[in-house]
Amino acid sequence: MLTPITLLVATHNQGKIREYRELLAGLSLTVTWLDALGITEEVEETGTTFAENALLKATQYASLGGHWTWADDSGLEVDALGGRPGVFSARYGGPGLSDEARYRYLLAQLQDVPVQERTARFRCVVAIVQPDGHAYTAEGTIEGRIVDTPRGRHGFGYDPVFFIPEQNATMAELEPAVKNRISHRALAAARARALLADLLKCTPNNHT
Ligand code: ITT
Repeated sequence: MLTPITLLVATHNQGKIREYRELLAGLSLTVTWLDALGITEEVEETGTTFAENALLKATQYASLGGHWTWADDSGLEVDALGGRPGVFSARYGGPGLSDEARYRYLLAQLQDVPVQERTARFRCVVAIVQPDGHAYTAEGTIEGRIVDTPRGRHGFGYDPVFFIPEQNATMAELEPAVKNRISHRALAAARARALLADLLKCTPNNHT
């Protein structure tokens, strides 16, 4: 009997899990998660780019889980900080901080930077890796600037301090459905979904 292909979405971040539940709805494969497979390992993100880290995570979780694996590396690039926190976004300010403590640390680094120089972007690279090692990446970005006063209750991470001029709102003020249409992750996911659709077309539907 033919078994549909399973896609492991490899993230421990609850904010990403919420977003990917929506972003990956309707795919003609079975989506599973690290928790569902009992995978608790953390992959050390030693790369210097989002693409390197996304590939590291997808490759290691593909070999742990034995499925086609989707992982992203994402973060915030602030021009006045030379692109930081960048690949260090999840660790910025030190280990174990809450999201709020982390964006407050960011605001402290920017306290002398005038508003017009606070340009920034979120970037996301999705990697898809098959158990045989074939690997693919897709990227998305969204431009904005860092505001002093956090606003909004949606999203996660740096969303309350990331202002998007076209929306006249911070990312955290956007309804989840709107964020999931315009965000860096939404753009990368749309491109990665198109890649997946092509891969599924040329793959006999008999993998686990
Ligand atoms: P996984 O590696 O398990 O996926 P992580 O939280 O470690 O989870 P990353 O290494 O990709 O994920 O770090 C991304 C960090 O960048 C994340 O913890 C947030 O602080 C920030 N970030 C990424 N996307 C974001 C978004 O949509 N909104 C706000 N902050 C975001």
